[in-house]
Amino acid sequence: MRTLNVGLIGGGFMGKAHSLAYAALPMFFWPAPALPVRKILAEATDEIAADAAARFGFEKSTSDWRRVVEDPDIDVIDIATPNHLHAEIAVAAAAAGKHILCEKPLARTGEEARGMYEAVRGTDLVNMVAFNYRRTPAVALARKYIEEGAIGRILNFRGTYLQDWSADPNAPLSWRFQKAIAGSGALGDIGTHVIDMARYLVGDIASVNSILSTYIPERPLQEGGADSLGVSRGSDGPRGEVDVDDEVMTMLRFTGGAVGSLEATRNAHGRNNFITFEIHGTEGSIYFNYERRDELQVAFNSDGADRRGFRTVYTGPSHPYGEGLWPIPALGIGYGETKIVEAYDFFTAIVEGTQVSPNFADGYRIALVADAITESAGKGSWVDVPTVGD
Ligand code: NAI
Ligand code: SOE
Repeated sequence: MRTLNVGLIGGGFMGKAHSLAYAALPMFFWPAPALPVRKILAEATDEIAADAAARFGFEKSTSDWRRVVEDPDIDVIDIATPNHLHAEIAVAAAAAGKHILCEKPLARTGEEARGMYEAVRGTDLVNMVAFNYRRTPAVALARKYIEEGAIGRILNFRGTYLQDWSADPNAPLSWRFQKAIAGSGALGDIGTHVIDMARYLVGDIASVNSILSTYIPERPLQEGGADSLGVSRGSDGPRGEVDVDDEVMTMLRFTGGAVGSLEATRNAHGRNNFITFEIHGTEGSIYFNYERRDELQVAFNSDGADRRGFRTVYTGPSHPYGEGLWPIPALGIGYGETKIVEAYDFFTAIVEGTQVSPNFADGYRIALVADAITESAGKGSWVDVPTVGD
């Protein structure tokens, strides 16, 4: 069986999720498209790199990501660093002829994302952005219903991504609250996941009318390191400015004529990873809530008058990716499974010489939507999303 050598850059939360996916890929999908070999892991320092490599099963470690990109033995570069490093690493990786899996958001701005898209455009390099939630079987099932015409022409998309880990004003000023590193706040961090699903399920977004709000203007300083995702390290020290949004709300107009809305915040007490969408069509509706991710709620115009309302479909072996996952519906899809499926699709594309979605072209278009949301919030009016040719 073919092997592909992986160089992973960044050994935090996503380093863990991707490493788990590489180890688990052949256990779920067999025969595997290829066996991922966890070859080398780069981190910010030699010590963190060695520790992460030992934990995540990599053969070698380094504190210099350029060594990984330049290593002729490496086939795949996996970018799992904070956002400000995505572009530089991806452009270098493309120049070195590597396939690239890059964490979301692709970049801090549309301009930065364009450079990444152009670096892979016209090459045979498989490039993927790790918007993994669309790989939840119930989300892929929603797309199947839509493609089959089960809910007719789409009229409306309502998406939310609500968390509460940053609601504590003493949660540290990690990289996610710094524009220079993250690009934006809730918008880029979690709003882009919803934009990805909106595009996946409904289509391209033509224009937006948006509000961005910042509720906690300063937070305790944090010295480098992985994001503790809200775990307070004490509130006595000096504080620094938060220069990103805590909440994004936007109306959407899709190029196909549907309308929609998106709300995302990390300050919603009681909400943890509350990713939802409700889609209304001329013939029915679909509702999904990631906190109940084995389930898809569906309702159809053709349901009898005495059967009106949503009913639950539990995902399992008959649904997208089901054959590789668990043998009985509703056994429990987890976050890890979405990353295993993502790795499966990525490695399949490499072996079959095809492309995968969402790729850097999609990541670029999503970054342009995020830019339009920022511009609209500043102007207080509708802003068109620039169109990009293929
Ligand atoms: P994290 O803060 O947990 O880990 C980032 C790691 O990158 C840290 O360990 C840090 O030391 C390391 N790093 C910093 N500079 C480096 C350098 N020069 N070379 C090598 N490593 C370096 O962050 P997390 O949560 O893992 O996020 C990483 C990326 O993944 C971000 O782009 C984020 O938006 C994305 N993400 C995506 C998720 C998804 O659901 N698809 C979930 C969480 C994060
Ligand atoms: C924090 O909001 C975070 O880790 C995001 O960065 C991820 O993209 C999301 O999947 C989970 O929450």
